Amino acid sequence: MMQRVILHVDMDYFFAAIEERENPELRGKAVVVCMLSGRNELSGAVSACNYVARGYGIISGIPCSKAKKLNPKAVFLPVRKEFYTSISNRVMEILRNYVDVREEGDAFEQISIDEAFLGITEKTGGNFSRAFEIGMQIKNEIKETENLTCSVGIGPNKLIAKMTSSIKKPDGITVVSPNELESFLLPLKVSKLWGIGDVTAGKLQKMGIITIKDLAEHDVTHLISTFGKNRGIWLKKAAAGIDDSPLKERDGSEQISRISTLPKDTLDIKLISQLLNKLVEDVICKLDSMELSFRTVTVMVINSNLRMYTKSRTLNHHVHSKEVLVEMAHEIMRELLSESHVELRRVGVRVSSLLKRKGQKSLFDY
Ligand code: TTP
Ligand code: MG
Ligand code: MG
Repeated sequence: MMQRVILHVDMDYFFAAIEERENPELRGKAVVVCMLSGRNELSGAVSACNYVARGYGIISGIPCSKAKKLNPKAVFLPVRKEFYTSISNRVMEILRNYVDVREEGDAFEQISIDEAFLGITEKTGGNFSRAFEIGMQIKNEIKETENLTCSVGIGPNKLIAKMTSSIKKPDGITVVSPNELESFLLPLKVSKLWGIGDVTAGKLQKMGIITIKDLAEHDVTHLISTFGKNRGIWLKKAAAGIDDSPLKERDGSEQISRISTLPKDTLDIKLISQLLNKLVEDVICKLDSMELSFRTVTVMVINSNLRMYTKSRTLNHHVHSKEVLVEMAHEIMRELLSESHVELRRVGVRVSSLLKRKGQKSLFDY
């Protein structure tokens, strides 16, 4: 069996980074994004802050009033959740382009507004140097298209990839291959293990278990008697860096999409159609390999001002015909173009409301 390779991406100081990008005057200043309760000024908690603010001891979760005391000169901004979500969706679209085309199971899992796992086993042939290159490509594309940085972790499973992405932050990339697993994991405190919170860490400490090495060497039956069967076994396995959990698309987000940059910013329908055809081809290829049919088609365009527009169409039946997808995608694109006066930079296609083909007929057979 091929060595599994999982890549984890976490955007750097995400909400604060977006605010910095939107207002370059903020660069170099301490930026604090606050969830304001609305009762009075600075009555809420810190949602995100940039690394300058962190230098003053400001972190997510502390009261904004405390952040103000730590650095009175910091810039305090209110959370704009919808706006950040739209940027998050764009980043996720970019990331989806890098994952394996698989026969079965998911190769993408978004776990929060700024984080996702990517399955790249087949893409890399199980090779971690190749995975590093893909990680660099991802970082470059996000920097170029969104002007944001992220940190990447690569490992043999989700557990290790997740723990690895935070080693070099911000703007870092770290690989932990199977033969580096023990030297990476064993010296760490158990609280660093993804999935161990303060309560478990406290219980473990009382048992004399401080490092992951202590945990790995601990008798599993003792762990089971303290934490129960499932949790006990999980702890023992996690300490050894073992995690077989699959990637899972979020419910309701089953979709296949491809997005790409045009050779130049343009409104030329020929250039745009060429790229659209290529994207449709890729989407169909993936649909076929997964034996899926679709009902909804979405076309996305990002213009030279980096604004994204999307338009969708939903059919009455599930289909998997390439002709139908081509026709729908071009029709939606023509509508988007008729509404756009700004040249396009990137173009994307997504199919969703997916269904396993069970020998059902394509639209043309009706
Ligand atoms: P994180 O990825 O935990 O943090 P971050 O991206 O701000 O910083 P880092 O460089 O360390 O990754 O969270 C992502 C976003 O989620 C964050 O920008 C704001 C939001 N968030 C909250 O609103 N409240 C919180 O307590 C945390 C931790 C995050
Ligand atoms: Mg982050
Ligand atoms: Mg995060």
